[in-house]
Amino acid sequence: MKLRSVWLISGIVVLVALAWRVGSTAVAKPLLDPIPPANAPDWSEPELISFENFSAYLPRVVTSPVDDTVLVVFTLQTGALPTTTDPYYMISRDKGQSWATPFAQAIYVSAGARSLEVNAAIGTDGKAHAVWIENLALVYSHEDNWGNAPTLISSGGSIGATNPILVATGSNILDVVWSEVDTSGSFDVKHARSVDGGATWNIRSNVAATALREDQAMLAIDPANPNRLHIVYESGPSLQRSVFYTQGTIQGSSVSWSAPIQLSADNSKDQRPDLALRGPQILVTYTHIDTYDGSDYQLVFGIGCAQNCTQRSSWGNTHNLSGTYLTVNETLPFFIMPTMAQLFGCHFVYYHGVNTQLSVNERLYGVNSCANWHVGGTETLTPVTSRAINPDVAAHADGWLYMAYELYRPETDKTVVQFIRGLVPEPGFALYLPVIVRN
Ligand SMILES: [Ca+2]
Ligand SMILES: [Ca+2]
Repeated sequence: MKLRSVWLISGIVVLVALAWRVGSTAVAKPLLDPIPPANAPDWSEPELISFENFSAYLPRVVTSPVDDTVLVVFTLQTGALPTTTDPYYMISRDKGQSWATPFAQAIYVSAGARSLEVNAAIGTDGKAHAVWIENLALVYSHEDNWGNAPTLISSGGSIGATNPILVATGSNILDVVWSEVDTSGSFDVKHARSVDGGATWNIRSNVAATALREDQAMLAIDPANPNRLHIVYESGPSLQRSVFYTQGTIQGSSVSWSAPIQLSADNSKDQRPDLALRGPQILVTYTHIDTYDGSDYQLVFGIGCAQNCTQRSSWGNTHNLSGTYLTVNETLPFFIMPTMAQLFGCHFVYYHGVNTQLSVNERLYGVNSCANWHVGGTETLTPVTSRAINPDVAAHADGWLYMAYELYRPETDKTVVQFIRGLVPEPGFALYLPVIVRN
């Protein structure tokens, strides 16, 4: 028998065997990826913007309010030990079409010190600013200083600072929120403002400092109203957290905080909030955990407010935005981490998760308000074959949406940062009004 015939016959035997196996299993027909919404962005091919041979984590993407700059920052692991990390950045001056050379650069190199959780913002002078956790302390560095030692904002309380978020307003105002264990003996959310472009951080206060753990704060400021701070955070004992909102008003060098209002249910498992402003409207998204048939599943929930948002009665009901039950494969991260950007009055929310009927990997999914969330379709951004997590999105007002995320590569056992961008179609007049905001 010729070799080719042997292959052919073996192939037929294998095919018959496979057909029999498929025919004998209970789930014979594989489910398809969900249908995307009609106004989904036209995403580009993913581009590697961290290094092939080093792992990189927690990318954050920000846009310039005055030009075409897109900045991505991330934590790069430069050695074998997980503590050998430094903050890095990649910058594009043309909306993510091309990237400045040379390749990704360090914001700061501290060989012996663990550097984590870099976050960034760009002011109306076009200058970029970064904060991160440096050896447990919260530090800051202006773009013109990158490469040199940063400035200390907080030494980090008794066990270290965590989860800093930076917002730039105008050319000189910088606000940072973060959490650390200080006055209450448990994690508290703290705020600091610089009014001199990051040189000094003299306006400081506690945003939330009860005996419970307050953490994962997100901050938004309307550039037209720079002395009004909008903050959401999670609070509660153990995993029984709820999402809270508070508003800060800055007068001179002091901040007064409105009584925090609880947006999600008592003793729920609601965490990882994000928020977006649109005039007086606020939209908050977060991870909600639902127990079904003895197992925990995750959903993206949302809640909105049109005005008088310091009153709980001004907020609508909570809504299931993502629709489908999701899980995660590993404990880092444990949550599906929704991230939100706004374009043409539509809120685009992206998150990772495992749809156990479709994949064993975390994939990136997206829904948006103008397609009535999952009702109008769900985007699937990454293939079934790879683990993609921790997306972060930002936008330019003319319709460009940008995303950076982590991709695990089994062939190198490294996690790298990928970048994609997509143009969102400009909506027509017949569009849905964004749902869930109560008027
Ligand atoms: Ca370091
Ligand atoms: Ca606390």
